[in-house]
Amino acid sequence: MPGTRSKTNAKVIASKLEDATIESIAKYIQQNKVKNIVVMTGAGISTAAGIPDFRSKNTGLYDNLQKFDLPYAEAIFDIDYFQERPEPFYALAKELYPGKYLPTKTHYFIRLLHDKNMLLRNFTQNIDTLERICGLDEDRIVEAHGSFASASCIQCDEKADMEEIRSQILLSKIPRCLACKSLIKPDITFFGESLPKRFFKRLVDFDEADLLIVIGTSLQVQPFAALIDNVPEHTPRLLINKDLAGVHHSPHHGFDFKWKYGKKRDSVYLGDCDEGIEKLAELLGWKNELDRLYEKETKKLKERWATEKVLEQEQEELEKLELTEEKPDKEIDQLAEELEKRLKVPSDKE
Ligand code: CNA
Repeated sequence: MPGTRSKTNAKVIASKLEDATIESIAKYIQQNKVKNIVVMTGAGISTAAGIPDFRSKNTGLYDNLQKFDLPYAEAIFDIDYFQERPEPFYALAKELYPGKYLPTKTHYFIRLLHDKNMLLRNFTQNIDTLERICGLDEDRIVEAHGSFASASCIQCDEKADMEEIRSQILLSKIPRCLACKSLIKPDITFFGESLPKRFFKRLVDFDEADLLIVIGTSLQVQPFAALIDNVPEHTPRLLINKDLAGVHHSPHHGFDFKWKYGKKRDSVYLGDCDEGIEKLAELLGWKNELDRLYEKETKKLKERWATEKVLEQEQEELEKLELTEEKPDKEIDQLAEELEKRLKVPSDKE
């Protein structure tokens, strides 16, 4: 298991890559004692699990929210809008609730870095908790935009019982605070809310990074996006994404994949992130290890969830009988059904 870490050797390495490719990054990892890798991730690493991202054309959430009759797409994550009309968010929460989506190869690659004591931190924008589910220690993760792992009252901040919240969301009910009756919201950072304290506390990690890997993000959300510039100026940076992201054309801001500014440290793999990760694993000689980890953990999760599902169905039936007066919110049910059809999100993973 990962132990205590010493200071990065990034400044000492002052590495220049051979070229701006993933092969170059693999060589850099092999030839240097890389041990403080910071990985920044976004919604693109979870699309293969069946969870839509925000901005991909046609398949992204923002192109599929018409049924919610929102004033603008982002309203579904706007705290003021949520207070007036929480139903759309809860319909989405019901669809995306953790427990049926399995971590991807990319998640397990990050886990492998962790197991090899090379991962300093995974800063994720994702709220789906797949990092936790794939077995990363909580301590290695910074959920920059919060997650479904906890929930609290939007008025009095009282922490909610997660089992209770989960079952209410899955039964299409709007959870309310036991203390003050206000709305309960999963601790996901909405537009208009500040980021979790842990995000700011762990910014120091970037100073220690001897490699930055950025995967599956359009790098359009601040302050997260700007963090790519927080690593030491010679620390190599790799982007793995379907499209270019974070290129700002100035010496001190953004990626410089054309090496215009002489630092020779940025590289890019354009394409599917699981494919990019498999390629990197292969170059590092870790491919079999990654495949084995992925298969073993996926099998374990499927078995565990199948058992839990049977127990939950029994519990839900009981609750439905007991709570005949407290009916599910019809609007949430209808919206969730519509969304599921549009996104073709699997209702259960085989
Ligand atoms: P985004 O803006 O939707 O960008 C996603 C990026 O990933 C785009 O550049 C895509 O081209 C790329 N992409 C999509 N699929 C793949 C793939 N298979 N391989 C490689 N690249 C791919 O999402 P960001 O994460 O950049 O934006 C930050 C938002 C998204 C955060 O506030 C999140 O909370 C929010 N979000 C999270 C989830 C989740 O938790 N899974 C889902 C949807 C949105």
